[in-house]
Parts: sequence; structure tokens; C-alpha cells
Amino acid sequence: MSEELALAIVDLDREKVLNLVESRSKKGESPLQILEECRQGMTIVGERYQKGEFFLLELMLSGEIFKGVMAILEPQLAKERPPKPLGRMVLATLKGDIHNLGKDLFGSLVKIQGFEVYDLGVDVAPALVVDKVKEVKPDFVGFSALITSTFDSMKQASEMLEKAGLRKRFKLMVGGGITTPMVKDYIGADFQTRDAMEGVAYCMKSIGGQ
Ligand code: B12
Repeated sequence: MSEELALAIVDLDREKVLNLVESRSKKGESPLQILEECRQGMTIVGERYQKGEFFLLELMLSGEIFKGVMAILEPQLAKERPPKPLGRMVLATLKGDIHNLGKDLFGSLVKIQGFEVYDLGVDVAPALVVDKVKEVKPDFVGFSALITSTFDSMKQASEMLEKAGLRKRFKLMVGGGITTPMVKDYIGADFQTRDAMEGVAYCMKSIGGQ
């Protein structure tokens, strides 16, 4: 794997990142491989922020660069989408958290596999999740979390779904850079990952595909 792309993200060199993505994508490289290298760059940006070497401005710039990458790769990802839906998913980042890049990326990947995705966005109130689940009867509910303080909102949503008698009708998934198996247990989810492709594989396996 080339490190050039990840390092260009860490350097916040938007032009270089977008040029590299554009040219590698034109050469026919897998968009998933390209995205994975970008994600690694974002992780290093986060580590620098934590150490006090980067500030909020750098986090914001890295987010904008990542959005630019997604804009280049999404049309290519969309081409691989099958015509008939395999199942439904409600996706959200819950109250207290406004990070959306990982959620959007995971959402795009499950769409490519043929799932209908109802993305509620970020900073979502738990009650909204319950309403959407009642409305669309999904096979999966996915929460994306990048901020520790959102764990309680996810737990609350999970408990509200349980109280409404809906919880057994779908698989609850949680993902995002700060999630762990302990978070999964805390919120009562069925599955946890920090890797979108693992999440996709779980959906395919659960729905009976391969
Ligand atoms: C970019 C970024 C921002 C951008 C977000 C832009 C955007 N539109 O999303 C901005 C600048 C807005 C931002 C703001 C803040 N941020 Co910030 N941010 C980041 C950073 C650098 C990258 C996150 C990211 O997008 N990664 C790339 C994506 C692709 O990775 P990912 O989300 O993990 O997703 C992958 C998988 O996890 C999976 N996945 C994701 N969701 C789901 C869901 C399901 C169901 C599944 C199956 C899979 C899945 O798929 C993806 C691909 O594999 C991280 C550092 C890090 N290590 O993550 C900090 C980080 C998340 N931020 C942090 C902080 C503290 C903040 C702020 C509070 C800063 C501040 N003082 O204001 C605010 C948050 C405000 C709020 N209430 O939410 C901390 C969180 C610490 C904590 N434990 O709570 C981090 C970890 C940085 C750090 N090390 O300190 N941030």
C-alpha cells in the first residue's frame, strides 16, 4: 500500500490528495482501497489533534478534504449498485455528535451492496430513530459514533426501541473510530466495528447473501 495519499492528507494538501485520488481512480484502482488509505490519513490527523500538534482548524480541513475525495469516488461506487434492494437500513449519528464522514462512507458502501439506506443525519434525537424504525421496518439500524459522549444517546435509543417492542425485528450495529466491543455491550447492540467493509460483510451474512 502506498503511503503517499495518507501523508498528503496529514499534510492537509488538498490539491495533492484530490489529484492523487483522481489519477489513481482513472487508472482503475479500487475506490475502496483509495478510501482506506484516506481513512488512515484521517486517523493520524486525529492523533496529532489529541497530542496538541493540530487544532480544530486542521480537523475541519481534513474533513473538507475527505468530502472532496468522496465526491470523486461516489459516482464510481454507485455504478456497482444492483437494481433490486436486498434489505433496509436506518443509519444515524446520535445526539451530541456531528461527525458524518464515516457514517456517509458506510452508508454508500451498503447502498452499493443493494440496501435501501434511510440516513437520518447527525446529532439525531433517539426518539427520531424510533419513529423511523416504526415507519420503514428496517432489517438493520446502524449508529455511527466518533464522540464518547454520544454513547448515552445510543443506549437511550436502544432502550426506547426495546420498550416500543421493536428491538428484536432488526440487527443493531455500531461503528466509528472510537467504538469498541464494550460500547457494543453497553448499548445492547448486536455488532460493532471500526471497519466499514466488515460492517457490510455482517449485513450480507445476516441477510443470507454472501
Ligand atoms: C474530521 C474530524 C472532525 C471534523 C468532522 C467533519 C465531519 N463532517 O465529519 C470536525 C472538525 C467537524 C470535528 C469536530 C470535532 N471533533 Co473531531 N475528529 C475528526 C477526525 C480527525 C477524523 C474523523 C473521521 O472522519 N475519520 C474518517 C472516517 C472515514 O473514519 P470513521 O468515522 O472511523 O469511519 C470508519 C469506520 O469507523 C466505519 N464506520 C463509521 N461509522 C459507522 C457506522 C456503522 C454502523 C458501521 C458498521 C461502520 C461505521 O466506517 C468508516 C470506514 O471504515 C477524528 C480522529 C479519529 N481518530 O477518528 C477526530 C475526533 C473524532 N474528533 C474529536 C473531537 C474531540 C472533536 C470536537 C469535540 C472538537 C472540538 N473541540 O470542538 C468536535 C466535535 C463536535 C461534536 N459535538 O461532534 C475526538 C473525539 C474524542 C472522543 N473520544 O470523544 C477525535 C477522536 C480526535 C481526537 N483524537 O481527539 N472533528
